[in-house]
Amino acid sequence: MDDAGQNVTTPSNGVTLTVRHVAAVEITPNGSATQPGQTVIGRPGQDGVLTYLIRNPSNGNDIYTLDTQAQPGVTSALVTYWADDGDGRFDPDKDSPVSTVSLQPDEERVLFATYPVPSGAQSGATFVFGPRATSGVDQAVTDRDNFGQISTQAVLSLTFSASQNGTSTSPGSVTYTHELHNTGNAPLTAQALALTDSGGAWSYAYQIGDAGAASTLQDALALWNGTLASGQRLPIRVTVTAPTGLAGGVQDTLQLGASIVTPSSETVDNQTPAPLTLTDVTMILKGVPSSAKTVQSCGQDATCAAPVSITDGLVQPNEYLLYTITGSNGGNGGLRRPILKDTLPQHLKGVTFRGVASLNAGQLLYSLDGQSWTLQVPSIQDAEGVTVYLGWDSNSDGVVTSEDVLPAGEGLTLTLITAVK
Ligand SMILES: [Ca+2]
Ligand SMILES: [Ca+2]
Ligand SMILES: [Ca+2]
Repeated sequence: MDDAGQNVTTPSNGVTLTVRHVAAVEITPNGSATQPGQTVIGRPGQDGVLTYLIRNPSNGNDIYTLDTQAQPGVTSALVTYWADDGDGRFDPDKDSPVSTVSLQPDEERVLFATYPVPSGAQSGATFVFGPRATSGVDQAVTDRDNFGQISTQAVLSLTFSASQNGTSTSPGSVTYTHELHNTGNAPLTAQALALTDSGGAWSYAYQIGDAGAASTLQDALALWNGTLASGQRLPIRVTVTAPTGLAGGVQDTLQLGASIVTPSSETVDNQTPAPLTLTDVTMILKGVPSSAKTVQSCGQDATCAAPVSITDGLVQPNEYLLYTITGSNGGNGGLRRPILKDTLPQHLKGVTFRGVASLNAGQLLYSLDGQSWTLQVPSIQDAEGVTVYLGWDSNSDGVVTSEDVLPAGEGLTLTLITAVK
């Protein structure tokens, strides 16, 4: 107002002020290489996901370029950044892979960093890295201390093999070896395992690794204090003892189960929570001897080239007779010390004898006393009251003992030519 109380306007000079854009960027959570700002669990063979917030705290628009700071063990080129679509959750179908983020003043955005955890990564293996953002307005402006950590999930997994079929004499025993294979990425101890046996009426003994034997698989597990590392195999031996007096073909069946009892959690994936089962079947093998004897007439032919049946049961002096004694194993197991023998009756005298076997792996031996054996047929020409022996020497050591076996289904034939006195 002037002295007269009138309003007076004094025009001023027009001034235009431009506020300078001071670039800035902020990524959180912060973290150092030694103290990562976040730790997430990553599954082997899948992407681990770190979650960040990127903000433009400056007074102007900016486009930030992303790159990676990584600790050894991380291949920076495999890190992918994703701009969230707004729901705050990572979804590779909805969120977009980015290498830059454009933000207005005070705008912020969720940013994901993914890294493929190798399929062979061991439980607890860590991958430490983080994004660095550089301002497009002022490349001296960065935010770099944003390390996070992906820790590999423990995958607990087993295979159990294999079911077995075996044989035993009665009494006798047989041992089966099974195998637990740690196919996960974490070591397994007895505490993580459940091993069971069921069925099995005969006597069983179990041994895990090189631990002591026990009468149940569970007890055998308790005796094992080793560690089954990832990729390793652990033998489980089962010895079954068959009682005495069982018939050939009798069977006993045992079931074995193996599972992992460690519960699944965010850090543990138990892929073998239900028992893997195996079945062992043991069958009794027993040789069953049978023999038969026939006689035919050879007339006056001492070589018995064409023997004929004796229909009337009558023979004459000086007539040649052919006795055929067959022995066979009608059981399902081997017959030990396989010997056929025959003794000349009083009214006959010896000519010769020989043998035939139904199998080749071994040799026939001959004897007149059942003790000393020869490959050549001993002479029985004109012998009276003699006993002839035909033996199967399966191990070809020149004698017939309990180590020699005539397999099931095989047989020996002894032919004996005699003359009527
Ligand atoms: Ca930061
Ligand atoms: Ca999303
Ligand atoms: Ca022998």
